[in-house]
Amino acid sequence: MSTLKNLTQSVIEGNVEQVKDQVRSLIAGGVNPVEIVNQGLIAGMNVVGARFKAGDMYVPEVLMCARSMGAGLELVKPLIAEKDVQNKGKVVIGTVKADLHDIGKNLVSMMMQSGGLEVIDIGIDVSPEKFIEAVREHKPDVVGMSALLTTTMPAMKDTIELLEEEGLRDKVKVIVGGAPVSQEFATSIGADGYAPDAATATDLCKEYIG
Ligand code: B1M
Repeated sequence: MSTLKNLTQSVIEGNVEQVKDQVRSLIAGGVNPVEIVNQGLIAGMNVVGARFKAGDMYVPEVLMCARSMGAGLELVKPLIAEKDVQNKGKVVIGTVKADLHDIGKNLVSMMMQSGGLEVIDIGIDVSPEKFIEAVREHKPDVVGMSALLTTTMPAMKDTIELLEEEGLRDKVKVIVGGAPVSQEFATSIGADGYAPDAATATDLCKEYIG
């Protein structure tokens, strides 16, 4: 059986096939899928993030690491998501306009689904208008926005303002998250909540839905 440490190393190397083999091996060996995500896949991405910041890794390499992490997530997703199929409420989630980062958002979606929430994932680069369209179409209890760039955080505020203008703000709770987002920022833009990670985001939605 592979180890979580080997899996972390394969994410750092951006080796998609090796990540898939190791995740399959860990699943077959009975390792908890949540541990595979947190201690294997995310641990690898954390190292990648630090190296990228330090200028030791470049965008194409980071993209390969992101792909390998995504491939690993796809394999564990059904195991986590099928644990609890009760529908406890509906969430529309997306990464805001001009932001293409989707790993964290996908992880949040996955955890929410595993927590019994119905999740409508509207993808990346989602404009305020697209969020409004999705709220009208799906009538969710909660709207979740993810942003990874300081330059795209203002799109969260724009979306909340458009919800207000369209008379929809009191129909949904809004939660925000992503590495540069903070509780202070969430409060300043009028979001209902902020979550630093996927588990907290799930708990927050459940708390709102009751
Ligand atoms: Co980008 N990138 N990136 N990148 N990238 C960051 C974000 C950066 C911090 C790296 C750095 O310089 N240190 C930096 C932003 C700096 C800033 O704004 N201050 C940066 C930059 C600059 C860029 C580009 C501009 C680079 C360039 O082109 N020169 C470019 C922008 C593209 C765009 O979006 N328009 C870019 C591109 C990319 C890649 C395409 C190569 C790739 C993304 C691939 C993909 O997502 N499919 C990428 C990656 C992978 C990263 C880093 C290395 C890792 C992000 C990640 O996936 N983390 C990142 C560095 C870092 O964050 N340390 C970086 C793992 C993930 C599990 O964590 O997304 O934080 P995270 O999600 C967490 C929580 O934040 C939270 O829960 C998740 C699970 O715990 N969360 C929520 C997230 N969303 C939530 C929503 C919620 C609640 C919680 O409620 C709704």
